[in-house]
Amino acid sequence: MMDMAAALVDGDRRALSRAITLVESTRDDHRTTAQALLEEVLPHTGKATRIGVTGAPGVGKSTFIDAFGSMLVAKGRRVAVLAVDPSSTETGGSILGDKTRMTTLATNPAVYIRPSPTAGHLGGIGRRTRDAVLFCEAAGYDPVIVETVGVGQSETTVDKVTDLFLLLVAPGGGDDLQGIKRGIMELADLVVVNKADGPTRDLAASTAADYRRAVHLLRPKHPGVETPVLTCSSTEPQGIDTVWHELSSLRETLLTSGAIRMQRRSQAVDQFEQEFRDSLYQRAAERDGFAAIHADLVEQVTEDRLSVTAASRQLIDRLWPSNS
Ligand SMILES: Nc1nc2c(ncn2[C@@H]2O[C@H](COP(=O)(O)OP(=O)(O)OP(=O)(O)O)[C@@H](O)[C@H]2O)c(=O)[nH]1
Ligand SMILES: [Mg+2]
Repeated sequence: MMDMAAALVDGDRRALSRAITLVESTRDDHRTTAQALLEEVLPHTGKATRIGVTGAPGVGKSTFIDAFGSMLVAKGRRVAVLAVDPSSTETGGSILGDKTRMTTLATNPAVYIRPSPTAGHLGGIGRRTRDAVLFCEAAGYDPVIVETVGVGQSETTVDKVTDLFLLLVAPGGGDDLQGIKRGIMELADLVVVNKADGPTRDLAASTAADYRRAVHLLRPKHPGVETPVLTCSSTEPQGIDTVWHELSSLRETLLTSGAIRMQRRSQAVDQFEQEFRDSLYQRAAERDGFAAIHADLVEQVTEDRLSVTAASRQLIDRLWPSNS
């Protein structure tokens, strides 16, 4: 146990992989071990830049991270990438696709890439991703990058585990801009129009102008800081340096203002509340007769014989009769 913590803090990749596997496990003993390990390495966490990269399928997130990560490795950084794929439980194959697209990074010893299957847990970003980020930090990776496909609620929950939220978009007309949910735009710290190369170079520039106008109309995420909109090409690559420069200077601003500290605190509170709810449910599920009572109430609810509120109350009263 101590050995594993020491190895992890020492940057041992196998220890890191094992730690994340434990965190993702549904087995109780694994989770207990994972939490004990996390307690031990916690003093070594908190220093990395945590970057979330989100965007619609195919905008080039993986390719961008490949170029972005390579540039950082060239600057002497050790980079971790957690690829959360909400679709992986169904398709099974897209993670493999992701890995092959990060061809440069995948073979680099200074880089740790971890596909993180979601198994339907809160659209992919939950306690497990947060803990995985912490383990990567403890192992000395900085930055830690979390890639999520912008579908469902995963993109709005990615900011529960990261400091800086990068929205990657593809060149396109006004229709595409409409397709981006306002909520995501408001969460973005930085908007980057990718594929600013070849035949889509000019379109990327005008798309960026569209986004600048759109961003201007939004309530700024950080008071007094208008969300920057940049263009880049991940394949050339070009403009990747500028993205890092913007992110770094934004991070400085937010560290100085205390915004990052505040955000991390509220993330911790959120995680605590979520954990508490999950544990309470777990306790309930361990009570005698839970399965039968639960099934009975589900049936009553689905047949409209009982309201969900009444069913929920009854469930508690029947599990803990003395409290009723
Ligand atoms: N021309 C051009 N093509 C790009 C660029 N970035 C990515 N692509 C291409 O776009 C396609 C999708 O790239 P990915 O990096 O897999 O996109 P993604 O957003 O990670 O996709 P998912 O993970 O499936 O959501 C690939 O064929 C890339 O080669 C770019 O900057 N310029
Ligand atoms: Mg990808």
